[in-house]
Formats: sequence, structure tokens, C-alpha cells
Amino acid sequence: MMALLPCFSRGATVTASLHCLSLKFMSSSTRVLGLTYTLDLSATSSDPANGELYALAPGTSGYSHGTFLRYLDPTFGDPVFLECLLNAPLAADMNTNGVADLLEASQGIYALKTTGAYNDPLWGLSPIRATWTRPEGSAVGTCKLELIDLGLTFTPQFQILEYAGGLTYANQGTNVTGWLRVTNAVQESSQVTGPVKLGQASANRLALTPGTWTNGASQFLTYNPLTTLDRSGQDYLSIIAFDDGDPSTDLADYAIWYLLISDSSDANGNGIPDLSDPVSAVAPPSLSVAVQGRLVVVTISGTVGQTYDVQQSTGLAPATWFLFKTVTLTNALQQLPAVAPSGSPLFWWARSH
Ligand SMILES: [Ca+2]
Ligand SMILES: [Ca+2]
Ligand SMILES: [Ca+2]
Repeated sequence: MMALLPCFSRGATVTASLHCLSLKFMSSSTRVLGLTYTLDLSATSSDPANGELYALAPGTSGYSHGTFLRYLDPTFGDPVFLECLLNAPLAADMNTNGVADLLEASQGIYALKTTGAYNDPLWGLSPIRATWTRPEGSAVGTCKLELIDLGLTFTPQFQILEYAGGLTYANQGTNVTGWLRVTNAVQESSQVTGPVKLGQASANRLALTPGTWTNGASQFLTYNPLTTLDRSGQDYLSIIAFDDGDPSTDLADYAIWYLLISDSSDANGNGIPDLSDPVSAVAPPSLSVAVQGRLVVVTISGTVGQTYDVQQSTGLAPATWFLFKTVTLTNALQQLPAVAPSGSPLFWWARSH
């Protein structure tokens, strides 16, 4: 006898992280001939400066990032805001997860050089040379900014905004529902938590539903996906936009982030992580029986890595069934020898564990 009971749902915890494409620059100053010049970065051309070097939409300017340089010359009374475009060193991705290593504390960057330009009201477009360094394991680095036409060099610190943790999920059919819990790389008390809904568009693509998460200060972070979660190996990467990624400032800022989800589990060994492997890919078990002398060989077929209970009985009454064997398949077909009692029919059935 055979019984086919498909596995309807699975669940697990996978790693998840958020990486802001904006960088947060600290105030810096430099002294030349006894005068102190001050430089801040800001998303807008008015105070207070929020420190943001923000990501630009690809292909819009030839530069990856933009900001306003809040430049204070002590011989002027007030600061001026200089519109600035600057490339961030995004090409390095030594751990090949699709997130620029610049934005990951676990990866270091050393003396990477980029260029930029700012619009000086007197001199027009003026070049910038930048040199970026951030040690592995640190969320804080330095960016030497040479404002060539002004003859000034500033070396502000910058901070990456990163949260890492996990996504606990279960899937029903092609719908994945889960709960995200990630912690700030610098400040452990700062967490982002909230629901995640994904649709399995294909084995290589998950669609994230817009939603709202909560930060450690119980402030809401409303997000919208800008791209689908696309798979490369065990990594799924999406770009999301928060209405306001830093609720501690009035400005809607630090909005664009990577969402990276990594799933190393692959229960059926088909190369597709469980997170996007359609549940239907978990084959229901089937049984066949062959008699070899006094031996009965039960052959079970199913999903490699899946555990099945095989039950046996000499009759069909419910009370007569007992667990013959629990088996986790290491091959798609696996044989389970048994000794057959003489003169009695035998029945088996199997179900996913
Ligand atoms: Ca990387
Ligand atoms: Ca804000
Ligand atoms: Ca799989």
C-alpha cells in the first residue's frame, strides 16, 4: 500500500542584512596659514547638515553619489553650500555577494581613489580627488578629499550604515512570510524588526511586498522595493527605498538600501536554496515493494535530504500500524529491507516527517 502526502510547508532562519547606499560623513576641518577651514556634507543646501553622501540613480550624472559641501571659510561670515558629485569606490566586492565591500564592515577597503567635482560659484566646475580607507571590521573609515582649486585637503571620517541578523520564514506554496530582525553593526541596541512578505516569482527571483519595519526607538520605517530580490548562488539582493531611512532627522534621508538575504540550506540538493525553491519541488514519497526469498525490500523514492516516516502493518485497521523506519534520504531511491512474516499480508505507507 502506498500513501502520498506532500510536504505543504517548510520554515527556517536565513541570514539577512541591510546596507545603506548613503555614507554618513563627520565634520572635518583643516588649518592653513593659521586659518581653520571647515567642511561638512549635507543632502540639502541648508542647515543643519545631515552628513549624507547619497547615491544617485545609475546613469544620471556619470557619478555614483551626490551631496552639498558645506564649506566654511573663516574669512567669510557664512558657510556656502557647493553642489558636489563624487564617485564612491563601489567596484570592490571581494566576497562576491553583490554588495560593494565599501558598505560592509566585514570587508576592508584600502586607499581606493576616486574623483569628483563641485560647482564653485566663482570658478565653475572644480575637481576633487578622494582617497578612501576603512579597516576590515570597522564601520568607520576616512575619506581624504582634496579640493584642488582651493588648495585645501580635508580628511573627514565617514560611517557606513549597516544592520545584520536573520530572517525567520515559512513558505506556503509560492508565498513566503517571515520576520526580519537585524542589528546595527555599530550600536547593538539599535535593531530593525518587522514582517517580510515575499512571492516566489521564480527560483531566481523573489518579489518583496512593500511594508513597514520598526527601529529600536519604535519609529516606523516604511519601505518600498525598487528591484526584485534576485538570486546569485545563495544570495538574494534587492534595492529598497525607505520613506525616511533615518527618522532621527527631519529630512527624508538615508533612503536607499540594499537588502541582502543569504540561504545556505538546500534540502533537496538541486542547487536552489530552500527560500526560493518551490515547495512543490519537495517530491511526495512513493513506495514500491519486491519480495526476495524471505526478505521484503521496500524502496522509497522522494526528495534527497527530506525525512520520511515509513509505517508498516499486517492489516488496514488504524491500530495495527507501527513505525517501521524513519529515514532521511541520501539518494532519490533508497531500499529498506524487512523480514516478511509467513502467511500474512503486509502493508506500508510513507509520509514526510
Ligand atoms: Ca561585498
Ligand atoms: Ca530623516
Ligand atoms: Ca533546493
